[in-house]
Amino acid sequence: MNVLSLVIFLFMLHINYSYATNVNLAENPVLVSVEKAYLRASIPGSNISAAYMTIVNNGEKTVTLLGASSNISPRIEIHQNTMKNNMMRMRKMDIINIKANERITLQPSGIHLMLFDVIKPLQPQQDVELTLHFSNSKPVSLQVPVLSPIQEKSAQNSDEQHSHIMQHHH
Ligand SMILES: [Cu+2]
Repeated sequence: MNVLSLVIFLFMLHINYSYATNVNLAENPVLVSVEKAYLRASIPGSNISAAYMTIVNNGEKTVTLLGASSNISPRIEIHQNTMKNNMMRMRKMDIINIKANERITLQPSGIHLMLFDVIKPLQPQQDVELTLHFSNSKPVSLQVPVLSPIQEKSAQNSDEQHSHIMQHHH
């Protein structure tokens, strides 16, 4: 590893740590936490974006995500990517049920929140307020960072490393 790649590696590591802030929703009657939420930076000329995160239900009852809202988008839908006849398709979901003690990860290859008609391009390093609407809970507002494609990749790689490390404990 030469000095330049070490510097880049450390830079990416720093991004991972700053991005992996947990948001605990302790003030709510349900014990839900949202981890590693981020928004995808806008592609020039496009006014859509997507939000990804891990939603953890630490409670004893199923929690339902009813939808999301934000002042940067008038329409946010829950979507799921599925493969059909070797084609990636997006299907709209009405809700996401998160069972007791279950973790649901919204990620590029699966479930995501799709933001339509985003009012201005989303730039990396920007924070955007995103509000999640759960059953049995007040609306929950998060400050969500916008990640560039490179930051997004390094974040996903760090997830793989974590799950790899965890496998050694079993
Ligand atoms: Cu979508």
